[in-house]
Amino acid sequence: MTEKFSVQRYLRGLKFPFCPGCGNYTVANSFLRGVHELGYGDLAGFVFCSGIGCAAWIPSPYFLADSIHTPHGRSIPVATGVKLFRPELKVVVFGGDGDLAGIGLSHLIHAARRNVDIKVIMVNNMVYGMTGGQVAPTTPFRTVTSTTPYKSFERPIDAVRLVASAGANYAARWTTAHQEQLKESVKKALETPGFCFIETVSQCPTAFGRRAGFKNVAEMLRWFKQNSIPREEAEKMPPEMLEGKIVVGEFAYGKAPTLSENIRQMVVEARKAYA
Ligand SMILES: Cc1ncc(C[n+]2csc(CCOP(=O)(O)OP(=O)(O)O)c2C)c(N)n1
Ligand code: SF4
Ligand SMILES: [Mg+2]
Repeated sequence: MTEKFSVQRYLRGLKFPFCPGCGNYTVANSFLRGVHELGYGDLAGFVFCSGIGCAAWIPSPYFLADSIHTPHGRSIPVATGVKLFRPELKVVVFGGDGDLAGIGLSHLIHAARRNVDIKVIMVNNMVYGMTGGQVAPTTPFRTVTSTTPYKSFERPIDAVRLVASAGANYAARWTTAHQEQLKESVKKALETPGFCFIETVSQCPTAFGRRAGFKNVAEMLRWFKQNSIPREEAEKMPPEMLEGKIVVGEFAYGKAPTLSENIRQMVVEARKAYA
Protein backbone atom coordinates (compact mmCIF):
# COMPACT_ATOMS: atom_id res chain seq x y z
CA MET A 1 0.00 0.00 0.00
CA THR A 2 1.52 3.33 -1.06
CA GLU A 3 -0.49 5.33 1.52
CA LYS A 4 1.57 6.19 4.61
CA PHE A 5 1.00 3.85 7.55
CA SER A 6 -1.15 5.20 10.35
CA VAL A 7 -1.97 2.76 13.12
CA GLN A 8 -5.23 4.67 13.81
CA ARG A 9 -6.63 3.45 10.51
CA TYR A 10 -6.80 -0.11 11.95
CA LEU A 11 -7.93 0.72 15.49
CA ARG A 12 -11.24 1.63 17.12
CA GLY A 13 -9.65 4.53 19.01
CA LEU A 14 -9.97 2.83 22.43
CA LYS A 15 -7.07 2.99 24.87
CA PHE A 16 -5.07 -0.27 25.06
CA PRO A 17 -5.01 -1.66 28.62
CA PHE A 18 -1.25 -2.37 28.73
CA CYS A 19 1.32 -1.01 31.21
CA PRO A 20 3.74 1.65 29.94
CA GLY A 21 6.62 0.02 28.05
CA CYS A 22 4.79 -3.29 27.54
CA GLY A 23 5.92 -5.29 24.49
CA ASN A 24 2.30 -5.87 23.46
CA TYR A 25 2.29 -2.38 21.89
CA THR A 26 5.22 -3.38 19.66
CA VAL A 27 3.57 -6.65 18.63
CA ALA A 28 0.29 -4.88 17.75
CA ASN A 29 2.17 -2.23 15.79
CA SER A 30 4.35 -4.70 13.87
CA PHE A 31 1.31 -6.80 12.99
CA LEU A 32 -0.68 -3.83 11.68
CA ARG A 33 2.33 -2.51 9.76
CA GLY A 34 2.64 -5.90 8.07
CA VAL A 35 -1.06 -5.87 7.19
CA HIS A 36 -0.72 -2.36 5.77
CA GLU A 37 2.35 -3.18 3.67
CA LEU A 38 0.51 -6.14 2.16
CA GLY A 39 -2.05 -3.61 0.94
CA TYR A 40 -5.09 -4.64 2.96
CA GLY A 41 -6.08 -1.10 3.96
CA ASP A 42 -8.55 -2.41 6.57
CA LEU A 43 -9.28 -5.52 8.65
CA ALA A 44 -12.64 -6.32 7.06
CA GLY A 45 -11.48 -9.74 5.83
CA PHE A 46 -10.00 -10.77 9.19
CA VAL A 47 -11.33 -12.50 12.29
CA PHE A 48 -9.21 -12.40 15.45
CA CYS A 49 -9.45 -15.03 18.18
CA SER A 50 -7.82 -14.77 21.56
CA GLY A 51 -8.05 -16.39 24.97
CA ILE A 52 -7.34 -14.75 28.32
CA GLY A 53 -4.25 -12.83 29.44
CA CYS A 54 -2.59 -9.49 28.65
CA ALA A 55 -1.54 -10.53 25.12
CA ALA A 56 -5.05 -11.79 24.47
CA TRP A 57 -6.20 -8.16 24.66
CA ILE A 58 -4.12 -7.11 21.65
CA PRO A 59 -6.85 -7.51 19.01
CA SER A 60 -10.10 -7.28 20.91
CA PRO A 61 -11.84 -4.84 21.10
CA TYR A 62 -9.04 -2.49 19.97
CA PHE A 63 -8.60 -3.61 16.34
CA LEU A 64 -11.31 -2.32 14.02
CA ALA A 65 -12.34 -5.87 13.19
CA ASP A 66 -14.46 -8.83 14.20
CA SER A 67 -12.96 -10.67 17.14
CA ILE A 68 -13.76 -13.39 19.66
CA HIS A 69 -12.50 -13.91 23.21
CA THR A 70 -12.53 -17.57 24.20
CA PRO A 71 -11.80 -19.24 27.55
CA HIS A 72 -8.12 -19.31 28.53
CA GLY A 73 -6.20 -21.66 26.22
CA ARG A 74 -9.07 -22.38 23.83
CA SER A 75 -8.56 -19.78 21.10
CA ILE A 76 -7.08 -22.25 18.58
CA PRO A 77 -10.07 -24.66 18.49
CA VAL A 78 -12.42 -21.69 18.09
CA ALA A 79 -10.22 -20.23 15.33
CA THR A 80 -10.18 -23.64 13.62
CA GLY A 81 -13.99 -23.68 13.61
CA VAL A 82 -14.17 -20.15 12.18
CA LYS A 83 -11.71 -21.01 9.41
CA LEU A 84 -13.45 -24.26 8.43
CA PHE A 85 -16.82 -22.53 8.13
CA ARG A 86 -15.59 -19.24 6.62
CA PRO A 87 -12.53 -20.23 4.57
CA GLU A 88 -12.44 -16.87 2.77
CA LEU A 89 -11.52 -15.06 6.02
CA LYS A 90 -8.02 -14.60 7.42
CA VAL A 91 -8.17 -16.03 10.92
CA VAL A 92 -5.52 -14.80 13.32
CA VAL A 93 -4.95 -15.85 16.92
CA PHE A 94 -3.13 -13.63 19.42
CA GLY A 95 -2.17 -15.09 22.78
CA GLY A 96 0.32 -15.27 25.57
CA ASP A 97 2.82 -18.01 26.29
CA GLY A 98 0.62 -19.30 29.13
CA ASP A 99 -2.46 -19.29 26.90
CA LEU A 100 -0.84 -21.06 23.95
CA ALA A 101 2.16 -22.99 25.30
CA GLY A 102 0.72 -23.77 28.75
CA ILE A 103 -2.97 -24.54 29.15
CA GLY A 104 -3.55 -24.54 25.37
CA LEU A 105 -0.42 -26.43 24.30
CA SER A 106 -2.15 -29.53 22.96
CA HIS A 107 -4.33 -27.37 20.69
CA LEU A 108 -1.22 -25.65 19.35
CA ILE A 109 0.50 -28.94 18.51
CA HIS A 110 -2.56 -30.49 16.90
CA ALA A 111 -3.40 -27.39 14.85
CA ALA A 112 0.19 -27.46 13.52
CA ARG A 113 -0.08 -31.20 12.83
CA ARG A 114 -3.35 -30.68 10.97
CA ASN A 115 -1.90 -27.66 9.17
CA VAL A 116 -5.05 -25.64 9.85
CA ASP A 117 -4.95 -22.45 7.79
CA ILE A 118 -4.76 -20.05 10.74
CA LYS A 119 -2.04 -17.64 11.86
CA VAL A 120 -0.96 -17.72 15.50
CA ILE A 121 1.03 -14.93 17.14
CA MET A 122 2.33 -15.91 20.55
CA VAL A 123 3.64 -13.14 22.78
CA ASN A 124 6.17 -14.83 25.02
CA ASN A 125 6.73 -12.55 28.01
CA MET A 126 8.07 -15.56 29.90
CA VAL A 127 5.42 -15.46 32.67
CA TYR A 128 1.71 -15.41 33.36
CA GLY A 129 1.65 -11.61 33.19
CA MET A 130 -1.96 -10.73 33.82
CA THR A 131 -2.28 -12.85 36.96
CA GLY A 132 0.87 -11.52 38.66
CA GLY A 133 4.01 -12.94 37.06
CA GLN A 134 3.79 -16.62 37.97
CA VAL A 135 6.33 -19.04 36.46
CA ALA A 136 5.28 -20.33 33.03
CA PRO A 137 6.45 -23.19 30.80
CA THR A 138 8.47 -20.56 28.91
CA THR A 139 10.25 -18.99 31.89
CA PRO A 140 14.04 -19.18 31.40
CA PHE A 141 15.83 -21.66 33.69
CA ARG A 142 16.90 -20.13 37.03
CA THR A 143 14.72 -16.99 36.92
CA VAL A 144 13.03 -15.31 39.88
CA THR A 145 9.28 -15.03 39.39
CA SER A 146 6.43 -14.45 41.85
CA THR A 147 6.07 -18.21 42.39
CA THR A 148 9.78 -19.12 42.18
CA PRO A 149 11.38 -16.70 44.67
CA TYR A 150 14.54 -18.88 44.81
CA LYS A 151 14.69 -19.09 40.97
CA SER A 152 12.86 -21.39 38.58
CA PHE A 153 14.08 -24.98 38.37
CA GLU A 154 12.41 -26.24 35.16
CA ARG A 155 13.71 -25.91 31.63
CA PRO A 156 11.54 -23.83 29.28
CA ILE A 157 9.63 -25.27 26.36
CA ASP A 158 10.79 -24.38 22.83
CA ALA A 159 7.37 -23.69 21.30
CA VAL A 160 8.61 -22.68 17.87
CA ARG A 161 10.61 -25.89 17.34
CA LEU A 162 7.71 -27.95 18.66
CA VAL A 163 5.31 -26.34 16.19
CA ALA A 164 7.81 -26.67 13.33
CA SER A 165 8.32 -30.38 14.02
CA ALA A 166 4.57 -30.96 14.34
CA GLY A 167 4.10 -29.88 10.71
CA ALA A 168 3.42 -26.13 10.53
CA ASN A 169 3.96 -24.51 7.14
CA TYR A 170 5.64 -21.51 8.77
CA ALA A 171 7.28 -20.98 12.15
CA ALA A 172 9.46 -18.10 13.27
CA ARG A 173 10.76 -16.50 16.44
CA TRP A 174 11.75 -12.89 17.02
CA THR A 175 11.84 -10.52 19.95
CA THR A 176 10.37 -7.05 20.37
CA ALA A 177 13.87 -5.76 19.62
CA HIS A 178 13.47 -7.15 16.06
CA GLN A 179 10.52 -5.07 14.88
CA GLU A 180 11.44 -5.10 11.19
CA GLN A 181 11.97 -8.88 11.09
CA LEU A 182 8.75 -9.38 13.05
CA LYS A 183 6.78 -7.30 10.57
CA GLU A 184 8.29 -9.23 7.65
CA SER A 185 7.37 -12.51 9.34
CA VAL A 186 3.80 -11.29 9.79
CA LYS A 187 3.65 -10.62 6.04
CA LYS A 188 5.06 -14.05 5.26
CA ALA A 189 2.63 -15.76 7.63
CA LEU A 190 -0.36 -13.94 6.14
CA GLU A 191 0.73 -14.93 2.64
CA THR A 192 1.60 -18.56 3.40
CA PRO A 193 -1.31 -21.02 3.35
CA GLY A 194 -1.56 -23.42 6.28
CA PHE A 195 -0.60 -23.19 9.93
CA CYS A 196 1.76 -20.28 10.60
CA PHE A 197 3.23 -19.50 14.00
CA ILE A 198 5.23 -16.51 15.17
CA GLU A 199 6.66 -16.39 18.65
CA THR A 200 7.71 -12.95 19.88
CA VAL A 201 9.80 -12.82 23.02
CA SER A 202 8.47 -9.67 24.64
CA GLN A 203 9.09 -7.47 27.66
CA CYS A 204 6.73 -7.43 30.60
CA PRO A 205 8.39 -4.85 32.83
CA THR A 206 5.66 -5.08 35.50
CA ALA A 207 5.28 -8.78 36.23
CA PHE A 208 8.54 -10.24 34.87
CA GLY A 209 11.26 -7.61 34.47
CA ARG A 210 11.48 -6.14 37.94
CA ARG A 211 11.61 -9.55 39.66
CA ALA A 212 14.04 -11.00 37.11
CA GLY A 213 16.45 -8.16 37.87
CA PHE A 214 15.95 -5.70 35.00
CA LYS A 215 16.03 -2.00 35.89
CA ASN A 216 13.88 -0.81 33.00
CA VAL A 217 12.47 -1.59 29.56
CA ALA A 218 15.61 -0.39 27.73
CA GLU A 219 17.68 -2.91 29.67
CA MET A 220 15.28 -5.72 28.71
CA LEU A 221 15.42 -4.79 25.03
CA ARG A 222 19.23 -4.66 25.20
CA TRP A 223 19.20 -8.11 26.78
CA PHE A 224 16.97 -9.42 23.96
CA LYS A 225 19.35 -8.03 21.34
CA GLN A 226 22.54 -9.20 23.01
CA ASN A 227 21.19 -12.69 23.75
CA SER A 228 19.62 -13.38 20.36
CA ILE A 229 21.41 -15.79 18.05
CA PRO A 230 20.32 -16.39 14.45
CA ARG A 231 19.12 -19.96 13.91
CA GLU A 232 21.80 -20.68 11.28
CA GLU A 233 24.58 -19.77 13.76
CA ALA A 234 22.90 -21.60 16.64
CA GLU A 235 22.86 -24.82 14.63
CA LYS A 236 26.67 -24.83 14.60
CA MET A 237 26.97 -24.24 18.36
CA PRO A 238 27.08 -26.85 21.15
CA PRO A 239 23.93 -26.94 23.33
CA GLU A 240 25.78 -25.69 26.43
CA MET A 241 26.63 -22.44 24.62
CA LEU A 242 22.95 -21.87 23.85
CA GLU A 243 21.86 -22.01 27.49
CA GLY A 244 19.87 -18.82 28.19
CA LYS A 245 20.08 -17.61 24.58
CA ILE A 246 17.15 -16.70 22.33
CA VAL A 247 17.45 -18.43 18.97
CA VAL A 248 15.74 -16.23 16.38
CA GLY A 249 14.78 -16.62 12.75
CA GLU A 250 12.63 -18.93 10.65
CA PHE A 251 12.32 -22.59 11.65
CA ALA A 252 9.84 -23.91 9.07
CA TYR A 253 8.79 -22.82 5.62
CA GLY A 254 6.75 -25.38 3.72
CA LYS A 255 3.91 -25.74 1.28
CA ALA A 256 2.09 -28.82 2.60
CA PRO A 257 -1.67 -28.97 1.86
CA THR A 258 -3.87 -27.38 4.51
CA LEU A 259 -6.51 -29.19 6.57
CA SER A 260 -9.31 -27.77 4.37
CA GLU A 261 -7.54 -28.92 1.21
CA ASN A 262 -7.06 -32.41 2.65
CA ILE A 263 -10.75 -32.60 3.65
CA ARG A 264 -11.88 -31.50 0.18
CA GLN A 265 -9.56 -34.01 -1.48
CA MET A 266 -10.83 -36.79 0.76
CA VAL A 267 -14.46 -35.91 -0.10
CA VAL A 268 -13.70 -36.02 -3.84
CA GLU A 269 -11.98 -39.40 -3.49
CA ALA A 270 -14.73 -40.82 -1.25
CA ARG A 271 -17.45 -39.68 -3.70
CA LYS A 272 -15.63 -41.42 -6.54
CA ALA A 273 -14.99 -44.58 -4.54
CA TYR A 274 -18.55 -44.94 -3.19
CA ALA A 275 -20.57 -43.48 -6.11
C1 LIG B 1 -9.17 -22.01 32.84
C2 LIG B 1 -8.46 -20.84 33.43
N1 LIG B 1 -7.38 -21.04 34.21
C3 LIG B 1 -6.71 -19.99 34.72
C4 LIG B 1 -7.13 -18.72 34.46
C5 LIG B 1 -6.38 -17.54 35.07
N2 LIG B 1 -5.55 -16.90 34.11
C6 LIG B 1 -5.96 -15.82 33.42
S1 LIG B 1 -4.79 -15.23 32.38
C7 LIG B 1 -3.71 -16.43 32.87
C8 LIG B 1 -2.32 -16.53 32.33
C9 LIG B 1 -1.92 -15.45 31.41
O1 LIG B 1 -0.63 -15.69 30.96
P1 LIG B 1 -0.30 -15.59 29.43
O2 LIG B 1 -1.21 -16.43 28.64
O3 LIG B 1 1.15 -15.86 29.27
O4 LIG B 1 -0.65 -14.08 29.07
P2 LIG B 1 0.05 -12.73 29.56
O5 LIG B 1 -0.86 -12.16 30.57
O6 LIG B 1 1.39 -13.09 30.12
O7 LIG B 1 0.16 -11.93 28.32
C10 LIG B 1 -4.26 -17.27 33.81
C11 LIG B 1 -3.54 -18.40 34.44
C12 LIG B 1 -8.26 -18.54 33.63
N3 LIG B 1 -8.69 -17.32 33.29
N4 LIG B 1 -8.90 -19.61 33.14
S1 SF4 C 1 1.52 -6.99 33.20
FE1 SF4 C 1 3.21 -7.20 31.76
S2 SF4 C 1 2.31 -8.12 29.88
FE2 SF4 C 1 0.63 -7.31 31.16
S3 SF4 C 1 0.26 -5.25 30.35
FE3 SF4 C 1 1.67 -5.04 32.10
S4 SF4 C 1 3.72 -5.10 31.17
FE4 SF4 C 1 2.28 -5.88 29.64
MG1 LIG D 1 2.75 -14.53 29.31
